[in-house]
Amino acid sequence: MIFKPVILKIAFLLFLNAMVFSCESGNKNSNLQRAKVNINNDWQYLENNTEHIGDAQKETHWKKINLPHSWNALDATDITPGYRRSASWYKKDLNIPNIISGQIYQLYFEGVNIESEVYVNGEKVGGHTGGYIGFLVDITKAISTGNNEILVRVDNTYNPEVIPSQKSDFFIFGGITRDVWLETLPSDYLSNLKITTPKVSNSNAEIQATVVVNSSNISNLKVKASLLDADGTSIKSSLFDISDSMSEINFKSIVNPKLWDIDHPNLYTLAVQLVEDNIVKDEISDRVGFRWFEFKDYGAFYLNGKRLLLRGTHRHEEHAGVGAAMSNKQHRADMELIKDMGANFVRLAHYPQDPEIYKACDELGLLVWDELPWCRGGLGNDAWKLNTKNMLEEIIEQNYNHPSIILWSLGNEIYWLPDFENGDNRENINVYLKELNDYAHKLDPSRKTAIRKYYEGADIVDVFSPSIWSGWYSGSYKSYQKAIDQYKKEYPHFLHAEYGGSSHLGRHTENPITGEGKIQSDGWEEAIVQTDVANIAQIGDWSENYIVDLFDWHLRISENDSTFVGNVQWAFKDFGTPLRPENAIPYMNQKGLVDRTGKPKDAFYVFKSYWGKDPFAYIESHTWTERQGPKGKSRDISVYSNCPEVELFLNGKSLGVKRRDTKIFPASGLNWTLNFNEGENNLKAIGKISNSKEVIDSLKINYRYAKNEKARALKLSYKLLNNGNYLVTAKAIDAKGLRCLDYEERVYFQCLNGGEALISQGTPTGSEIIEMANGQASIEIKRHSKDKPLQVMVLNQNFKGTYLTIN
Ligand code: ADA
Repeated sequence: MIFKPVILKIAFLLFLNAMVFSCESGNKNSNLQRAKVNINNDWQYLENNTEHIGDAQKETHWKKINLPHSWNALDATDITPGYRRSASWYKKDLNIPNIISGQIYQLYFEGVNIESEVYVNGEKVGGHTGGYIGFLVDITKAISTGNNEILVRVDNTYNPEVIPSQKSDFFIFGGITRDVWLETLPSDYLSNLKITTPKVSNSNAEIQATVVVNSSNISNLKVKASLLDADGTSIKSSLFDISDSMSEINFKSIVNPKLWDIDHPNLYTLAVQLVEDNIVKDEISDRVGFRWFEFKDYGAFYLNGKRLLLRGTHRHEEHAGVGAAMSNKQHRADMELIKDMGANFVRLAHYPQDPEIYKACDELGLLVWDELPWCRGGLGNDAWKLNTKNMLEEIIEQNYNHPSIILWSLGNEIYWLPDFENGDNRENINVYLKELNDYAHKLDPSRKTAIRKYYEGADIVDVFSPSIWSGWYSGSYKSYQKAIDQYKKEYPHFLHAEYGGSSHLGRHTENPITGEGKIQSDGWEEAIVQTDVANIAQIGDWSENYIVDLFDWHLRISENDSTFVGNVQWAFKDFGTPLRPENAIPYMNQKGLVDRTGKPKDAFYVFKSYWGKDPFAYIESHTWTERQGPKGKSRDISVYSNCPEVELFLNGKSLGVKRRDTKIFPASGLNWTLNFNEGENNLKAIGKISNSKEVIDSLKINYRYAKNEKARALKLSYKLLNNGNYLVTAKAIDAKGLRCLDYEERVYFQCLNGGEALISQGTPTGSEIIEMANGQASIEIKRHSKDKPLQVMVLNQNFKGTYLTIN
């Protein structure tokens, strides 16, 4: 009998209910077979690094938590240098009222950072070396009817034998940072379903899959496999033999398959049953996407026979307030926003990510570069080599069936900043890299391997990205075409990963520094010691305006180059890093297109204007509403939009219609020169989609002719937010009370009484230390009680303290 997914889903939910019911309430269900139940809730956490389970068990100061959890959720991005790199314990009482003999019980951890030991009822049952990837622990022998004490020791202590290197530009968050499941399996069960699609064309496709059969007696067993379409209709079904605990499934001539691509991510389901005389003993399934791809030699990338420009960005797995311990909702939201912006490719930097991410990429139509976390640190000792190779195997084995994945990356800047003596020796690195590359191909001949910024290994892998940071770490963005032209000739499969630069939300300037005359315009390679070369990263002001221009220039080039594989912007979202204490938001890498909560900066709209499907118009900039300039001085206004035509109005008067042309810089020609009135100005942009449809964006700008003088004081004001918190804003003002638009110094917020500041969020309104943006900075404050006044202070070296009381 073949289940349709809908029925399957209902059956699974019923099963799940039965399982939860039986686990939590003691109901007996003797038919219990395969089930998977999430056990994220009701854990306890002990911040104690003891190695002895007995010591942990004696402790009474456990804190109630739910998973996912990281003890570095806030301490990584607080203002104190360093973050807790140590061990902690997690505990859960798992009630299993009815243990069915012969059944297998296991825990599935989606990812525990970065080393772990798992105990059940005091007995060590498993563990894992390396975070960012899932692992199973068989607990069958250790459990008993009733309550079972699960204890997990989790350790993110500095350990150079476990990748990634701590010299990487991101935090290695400690904790059980992903979901945990209790799985039960029948005594005869299926595992390791690996699906390939060796032949795919528009008219025909073939499936080859293998599944492991776990049984002590296979004599009467068969495997029944069925291919279901998106509606759950079976389009192929067959019985297959088992030999050597393995069954090979093969469906030839799947006629007119609905292909998986970025616009139509069509998915099928391969459902596999273990049967004995028509009795289903176990069933597993996974999804299949039919697609093929090619990196043409010295040419473009092709998906399903059609040229596709890879429009990419990078994702780090972390978020304000929770660090790496993101909920599935937050994971999904990241990917939906990336898709909404119009990207079709995402590099998972610099480690494999939550299962929710691959699921989202399969469903949304995002191609994936999946990465082994060999990030910096060079080559390590034998233990390091073993751990690293194991991890590559685990990544490929676990993520194998996702049609979205096209590349297995072996690492990033692997030679750099060695953690072991002689670890940067290129000959030794190449021997090991070749070993990894061959292994990746052996495990998965259907995909390509890749690496970024390790030139000596460019010939070893299939796809290579050199380092090009035109206009940021080196040179001018205007040299981008030159850079890609050079590498197009040099590397047969060249994909450009990482470009961009930092921007501080709300910082704007009438004249962004371009570095012209100050920097060597032709450079593009990131210098190892940044202070050795003049570059915008060092001399620039991190304004949103500059970064908008940089991206606009890059996109104009890539969108108009017919032989380019594509590029991958660094990085989608601002993220925490131990390497950048001095940044405008301390410990934040601010190269994101959105802030650490996912709020778009201007640069997001530049990308959306080139790539996005839903019509929109965005006047640059909604975070630049206070401007200044002498009377008579004209200003340029850009509108980022994907509409074919946009008309701009100033104070009700049309400034004309402009046609969008991606060959024109900036803003694809949607750029107007105008003169603001002194005081309030109203801008309106109307994007025309067709004769009847349009999109509108409006913006109020306060413009003044008077230039502010030197800052004389900080002034505080507040507004009540929808969530009941207060947004307290500090403004630097001159002697006349004018806001000092050029004031960019750091300010320090403190809530003195009546509430608490939402600090350590790594966001523009959630950092107690932050650089001003155009003479302004804000902090969100939570009030404890309406009966007591709230007192907030802001200060820095120049101004010794300004106080605000909210009664
Ligand atoms: C490197 C590195 C990234 C990131 C980036 C940056 O290229 O690969 O991890 O840190 O630099 O922001 O400078």
